[in-house]
Amino acid sequence: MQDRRHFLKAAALSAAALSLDGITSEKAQAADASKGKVTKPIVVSTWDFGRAANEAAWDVLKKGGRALDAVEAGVRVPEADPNNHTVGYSGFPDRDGRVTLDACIMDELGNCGSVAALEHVTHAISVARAVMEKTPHVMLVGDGALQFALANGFKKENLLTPESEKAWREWLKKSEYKPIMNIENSSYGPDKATTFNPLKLPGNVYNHDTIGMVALDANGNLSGACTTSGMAFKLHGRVGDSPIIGAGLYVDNEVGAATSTGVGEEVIRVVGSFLVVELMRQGYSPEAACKEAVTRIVKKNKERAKGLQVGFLAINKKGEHGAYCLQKGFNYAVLSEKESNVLIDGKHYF
Ligand code: SD4
Repeated sequence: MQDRRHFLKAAALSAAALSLDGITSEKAQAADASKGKVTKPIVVSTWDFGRAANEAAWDVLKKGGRALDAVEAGVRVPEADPNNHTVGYSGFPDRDGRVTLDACIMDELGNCGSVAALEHVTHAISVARAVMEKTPHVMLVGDGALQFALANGFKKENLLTPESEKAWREWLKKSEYKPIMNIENSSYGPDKATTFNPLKLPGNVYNHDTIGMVALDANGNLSGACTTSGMAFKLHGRVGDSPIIGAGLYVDNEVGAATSTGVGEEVIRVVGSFLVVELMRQGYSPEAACKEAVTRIVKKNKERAKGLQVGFLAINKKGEHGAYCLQKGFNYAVLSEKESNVLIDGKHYF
């Protein structure tokens, strides 16, 4: 009995400690809510190249457009960027030299669509949206996804650019399968943060990665999109978190939306984006929710987590945003009437 009382007290104390950030922020949110303050529209996205994506999303949002259209338009920007080697066209290939894309999209009604291991189509996000809108399914993979895309008017292209092919051939010399930390952040050059520089180019030429974007529109509706070529030089057939609803992206129009970047295997293990949204439902602020999801990853295996990067990014129904990551180096871009596409460094666990 004594033990049980002790346990209950300890559990209550640790629950209070865990949610302290959330509660503090909850008070701030309550104060804002009493003043009727909601920041909308607003769009946030991962990494510095999220700024260009945010601009495209803003073109939709500022006219009163739907968050779903905004996030699709936004992430199509890095998908088409030949200098971005981890999203869409010119993405780094897998270890067999094949560029395979993962993407998903989710709207305010809980509709969602996804493609994994899609080849030969730049705008994987638009194929994911077509899966959502034109099929009774959520997810199509590989050849099936390609056949569906071609049948729906998408053009077959070669996504492997000479630069990405050169990087792959360089990688083949050693064939070391190592996640490259902060490959996404253009200020983290390979000399500073990695031991492998496949293109032997300055960091800002090749250091870009997955884009996750979540937005709240003028009508107060949320949507999100996530698209990537996945981990560079991955095993053929490997799928990360980015196309998995609940892992790489989750939207609940009552609560908020979250997305992730980094080593997808870690995100899948904790069903990260769903976890972040559920924590916000319990009253955590976006940042506190992202921090708790990162902490779960650390709890699973601290030694492994020390060598990896994962970042979560979230917004809630009030248009508040926050992020948290394992290591220094993750940043995100915010665009609203209050914040003019500012880049914010994610707080980090280690
Ligand atoms: C993946 N999460 O395929 C993606 C990669 C990524 O920043 O986001 N890198 O695991």
